[in-house]
Amino acid sequence: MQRILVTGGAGFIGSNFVHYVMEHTDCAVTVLDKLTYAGNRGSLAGLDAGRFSLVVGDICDAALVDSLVAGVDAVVHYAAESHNDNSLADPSPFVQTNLVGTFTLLEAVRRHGTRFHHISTDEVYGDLALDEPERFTEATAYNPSSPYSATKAGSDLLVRAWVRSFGINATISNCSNNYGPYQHVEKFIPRQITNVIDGIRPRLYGAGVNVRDWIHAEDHSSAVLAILQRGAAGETYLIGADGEHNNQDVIQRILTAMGQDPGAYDHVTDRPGHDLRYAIDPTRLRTELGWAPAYADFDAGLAATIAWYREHEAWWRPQKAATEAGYARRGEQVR
Ligand code: NAD
Ligand code: TDX
Repeated sequence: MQRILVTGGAGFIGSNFVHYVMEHTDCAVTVLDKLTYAGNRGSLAGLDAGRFSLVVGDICDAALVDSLVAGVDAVVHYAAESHNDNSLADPSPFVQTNLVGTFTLLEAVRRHGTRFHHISTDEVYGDLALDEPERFTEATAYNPSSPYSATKAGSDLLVRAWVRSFGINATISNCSNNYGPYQHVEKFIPRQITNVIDGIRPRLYGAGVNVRDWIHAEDHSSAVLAILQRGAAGETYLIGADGEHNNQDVIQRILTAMGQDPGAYDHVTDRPGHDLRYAIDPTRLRTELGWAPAYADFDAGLAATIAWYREHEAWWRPQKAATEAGYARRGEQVR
């Protein structure tokens, strides 16, 4: 495998993966990205132009997708509309990009016989009770809650159907919540870090008891590369790093790490249909592919992420005011 097409490579996790592949392999990488509000050329700055190129375009553009897939050995598919709150305000682009876009890519890899890896989320499984002892596994039934997670679940099922019906050479990974550099300020952790930098109190939805299973984006990248190189055709792998924390705990850790009073946050309007808990059992990935995360210490990972946002204000500043205005427009209020 020498040439990889990475869709959504100008987004948060895609750009982390591109940097990881450029550093750890000698592959040539082409990114196909529409540069929506969530895409940022700056996230791909400084890469070796001899081995890297960016094509600005839509994964729903069948002719463009076909021509790009024809020239590569593998496709890693990150492009998506990714934010639950946006999907509640307007589901339409989620249906288009996550379902029609994935379909368009599947038809191209079917024509060209190209290896395909589909990036998905643990949200396809719905949520768990706080005291549920069994975490999500590859056998857990699909039960998505939001327009976002329903379209991701649908895209996974398209991939499974193309494997079974047409024999495409594809794998799927479902990962837990990522944090790290290059994450859009609409998302929980960078929103709170940049709020504190701006002197705004962090904003906790509802009571803040909801649990997410945090993994550093670099660990997600190393897992995807392992699956791409050693995963079994047609199989699904869950990616997680045993990082469960409730949202209140995460905000308190961020405030403490930034030298603030850990109680200096506000409770705001809860998200409708808010999933209570996600938790991944990564046994298969660890035992079958020998993968292990490098970021075992959440506070150290958070500290590195806080430092990154402090040092890269020019990267996030242009999005900050419009993102906060969007939350206010959609009715977020301090409770
Ligand atoms: P993101 O919103 O930061 O980036 C998405 C990228 O896709 C952007 O660069 C955007 O411009 C691009 N894009 C959107 N529509 C496109 C289209 N029609 N054609 C081409 N490009 C398009 O998202 P992210 O958080 O990096 O998530 C990437 C993938 O990982 C998604 O598939 C998401 O479901 C999955 N995932 C995310 C998380 C998480 O915690 N963020 C966890 C598990 C899985
Ligand atoms: O300001 C906030 N306050 C708050 O309490 C925001 C933005 C979020 N939250 C809560 C909601 C969630 O319980 O924090 C948690 C994390 O929220 P998000 O960052 O919006 O992530 P989530 O909805 O869990 O989904 C993320 O993980 C799975 C990604 O956005 C998805 O793309 C991925 O599939």
